[in-house]
Amino acid sequence: MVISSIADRLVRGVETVSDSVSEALFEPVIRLGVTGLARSGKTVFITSLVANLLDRGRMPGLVAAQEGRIEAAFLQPQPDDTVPRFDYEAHLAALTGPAPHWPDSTRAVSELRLSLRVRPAGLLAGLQGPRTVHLDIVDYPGEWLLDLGLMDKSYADWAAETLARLRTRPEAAEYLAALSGIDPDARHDEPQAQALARGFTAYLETARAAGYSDCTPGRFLLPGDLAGSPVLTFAPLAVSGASRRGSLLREMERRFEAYKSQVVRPFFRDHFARIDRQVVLVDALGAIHKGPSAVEDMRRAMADILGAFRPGRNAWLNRLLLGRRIDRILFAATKADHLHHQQHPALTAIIEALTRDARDRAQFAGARTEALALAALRVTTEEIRTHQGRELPCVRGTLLEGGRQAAFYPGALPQDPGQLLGAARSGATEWLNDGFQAMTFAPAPMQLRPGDGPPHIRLDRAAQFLIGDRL
Ligand SMILES: Nc1nc2c(ncn2[C@@H]2O[C@H](COP(=O)(O)OP(=O)(O)OP(=O)(O)O)[C@@H](O)[C@H]2O)c(=O)[nH]1
Ligand SMILES: [Mg+2]
Repeated sequence: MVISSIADRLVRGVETVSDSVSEALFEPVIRLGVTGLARSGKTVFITSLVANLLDRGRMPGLVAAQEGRIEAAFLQPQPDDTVPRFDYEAHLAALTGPAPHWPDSTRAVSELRLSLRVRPAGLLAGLQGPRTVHLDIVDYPGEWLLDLGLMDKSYADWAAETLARLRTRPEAAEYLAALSGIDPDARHDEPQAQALARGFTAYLETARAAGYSDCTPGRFLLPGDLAGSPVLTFAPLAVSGASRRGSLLREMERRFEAYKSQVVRPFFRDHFARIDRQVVLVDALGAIHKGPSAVEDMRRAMADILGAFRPGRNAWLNRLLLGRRIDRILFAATKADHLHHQQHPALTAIIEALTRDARDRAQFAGARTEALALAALRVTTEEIRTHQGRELPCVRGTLLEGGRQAAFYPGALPQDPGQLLGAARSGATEWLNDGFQAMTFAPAPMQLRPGDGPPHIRLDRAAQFLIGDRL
């Protein structure tokens, strides 16, 4: 075993001890991970969850709130000094200010601590005073979980798999053409390495825009402050044998290993390994709107992402976790306010089917899982409209483009999600029926009654599943 992973284990060991000491003697901490692919709704989810935990008028499904046992909720400085704070106030101001708008895209890890003062329930109620439970919420891009698959791979394996995939995709033509003039055994030349990395990154960006979800290494698309650094300046080359000293291939191998040890490993060690509860957000409606290949691709990316929650599978992660594990995972289809509630069961069935394999396995590993459809911020109202003699369940809201009010019926979702996934899997390019329209609504100005958080759909059920048992 390499020294750095021994050190990781020691750090984890000390941390586990101090975590459990502080939990026994002091105040319990729940670390809640919030993840999902880009634009799945992470920022809006966390903002609305926190606002609705601070003002609990709309949280009847959270049992401790319903029973009036939460005496106070307040934001506190977070425990990790090197992680950016989740910018709750700015995001809330965007959503609920006088000219409401969706928050900007966020492309890195951030964290927020919310503390709840809770009176105990049941037999203990009369014996114990209130105690404080800290909820540390960690927002991180789901794409970063895809990198777990790199940890057990050599550069040669990774390059071979990646190139095999690229050869099936028109989006990769330019990169493959550039590659054909490259001799991996030639002397390493930095401008050439940079040009290759740029070409490969450009492919990843086009592929993502085209709806593919398997665009790794994750940090190539979300570089943050690593942009331009050598750990992100590598690309897959056609490898035929061992690399020579000083060659382009040798340098690519070295950078791939650096990416693993200096980018992927710290993320899993410092963030992922410490999570107790996890919510995975999925923009299933968006994928359905884009078509069968986007749905199939999302299904595959979800299966890869969820592999990370099944530590048995990855020896490297197993060592890092030291037996610790996430014990509850919620899979949530977001933006359910795009649908009339009559269509919510169909959406729930789809998210259940999309994550079924992974959920079965997580259950096997001892984690409890649940799937539901939610809207962190409800920006529509429901109405039934008659169209050509048929009653259509619609939603009404302000259109993001043009700012006009409109009522909208997106089309029928199949009652049997197998139909949808089957078509996607078999490579259909379009849905059989009219397809499924998507519409983007803007947040509407709102007046909240004192004690009420922003309007939502089933955020209270999500909170009950994720933290209710610990309050
Ligand atoms: N109608 C509706 N739209 C939502 C909701 N949540 C998110 N959206 C839409 O989805 C977009 C993305 O939401 P974010 O919360 O920024 O998603 P994210 O996962 O943080 O995105 P990145 O930071 O770019 O990875 C928003 O700009 C909205 O258009 C919701 O509850 N209802
Ligand atoms: Mg975000």
